[in-house]
Amino acid sequence: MASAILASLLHPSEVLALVQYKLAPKTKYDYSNNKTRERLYHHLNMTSRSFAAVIQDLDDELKDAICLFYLVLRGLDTIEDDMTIDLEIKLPYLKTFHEIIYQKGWNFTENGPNEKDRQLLVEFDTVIEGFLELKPAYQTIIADITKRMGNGMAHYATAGINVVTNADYDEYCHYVAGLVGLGLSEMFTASGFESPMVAERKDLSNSMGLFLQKTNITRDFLEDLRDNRRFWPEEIWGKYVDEIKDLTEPENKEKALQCLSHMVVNAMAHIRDVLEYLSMIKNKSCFKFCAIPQVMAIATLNLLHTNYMIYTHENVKIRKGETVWLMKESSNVDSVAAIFRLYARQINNKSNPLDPHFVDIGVICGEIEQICVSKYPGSTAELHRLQAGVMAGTSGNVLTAAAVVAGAIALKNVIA
Ligand code: D61
Ligand code: MG
Repeated sequence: MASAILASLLHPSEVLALVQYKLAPKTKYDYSNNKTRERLYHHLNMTSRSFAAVIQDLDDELKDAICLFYLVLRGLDTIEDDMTIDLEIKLPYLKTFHEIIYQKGWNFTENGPNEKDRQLLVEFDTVIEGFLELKPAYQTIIADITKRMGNGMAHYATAGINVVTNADYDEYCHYVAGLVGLGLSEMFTASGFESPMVAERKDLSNSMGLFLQKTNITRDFLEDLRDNRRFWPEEIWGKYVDEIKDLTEPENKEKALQCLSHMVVNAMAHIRDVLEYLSMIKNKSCFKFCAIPQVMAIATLNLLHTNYMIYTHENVKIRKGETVWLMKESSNVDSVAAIFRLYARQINNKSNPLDPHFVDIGVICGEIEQICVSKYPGSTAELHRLQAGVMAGTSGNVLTAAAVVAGAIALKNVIA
């Protein structure tokens, strides 16, 4: 907490959000009356930093079903991600995982010792137990998505098959993230919280996943390269270097930055759909659950844009204070549209006029602005309110001594 405040010291609205978050009455979820549920939410909190909070804030009707949807797919992904498992062993598990989730007592101990979520699979019998207690309608949706995702992962894990074209990139992201969007939309509709339209718009549901996954893939370039995973499409990186690893060579810095802005433009193309999807979501807890990951993604893209660090450091992440601020401000579609406008402007302001994608980025940012002004007119007032908050404690763009002192006092009180 103290280090989070320190990192946000030059951003007074984040210090405020952090302090409010810290002081908020702990509505700690109590699962102690049910041993299985306690273990399941323990696994959720262990395996996800970003999704655990939004899942636990869902209404009761959907909370357990979506928690188990997450845990089942995280289990599958933990087999996909492990590069120490031989392919002839890995592929059958990926392809049959949708059947494994019906086998009471099944566990998996073959992950390498350093695989981050290996414990989830070691205790996977708990996940299966929870899955089998869900309403059949939710079980069917989860099993169907697991089958399709597992087969897609198996296809791309197969030796000699790679992400080459931009269509491959969209297809791979569809399997691992777009399908999650489809399944969630079906669950929202099945619960009766959302209209049948939400499940029907598979194109928009897919884009919800693609925007998140492409942002992660862009951010995690170095980590994936180190672990021998290649998700940036050759159709993009091949325009700048001969071999993907050359992007990290200091003499290719300018090309690497051009390639990065190409990846950023490619991800931003989904924002139009994301805004349209969010405008369909009526239930308040579903809305926050959907919106928070998306605003974190655009904040992350803003951090990545023109940032050479992604080629030199493995942990480029937005500040904790920024995350907490975004969670606090994402409660309705006007505020979310305002957040998208705020970050689109920052992204555009950072663009390099000499970059080949300067105009493309300007066009997309202008489009976001125009969509928001016409469809969410309330976002203009929200934007002014957010900007007033962001500029709080500044005078002529310079942070005042008073604001820094206020932040330092907050810091001292937390340490004390
Ligand atoms: C609304 C709200 C949340 C949404 C959504 C719409 C649409 C799609 C998604 C969430 C999925 C977004 C995935 C983006 C993060 N990427 C990963 O976690 C990668 O693994 C992909 C395969 C497993 C997907 C598991 C998942 C994730 C989020 C969920 C969910 C299932 C179920 C319900 C709610 C949210 C990535 O994992 C890295 C890692 O191991 O940490 C990878 O391997 O590429
Ligand atoms: Mg994976």
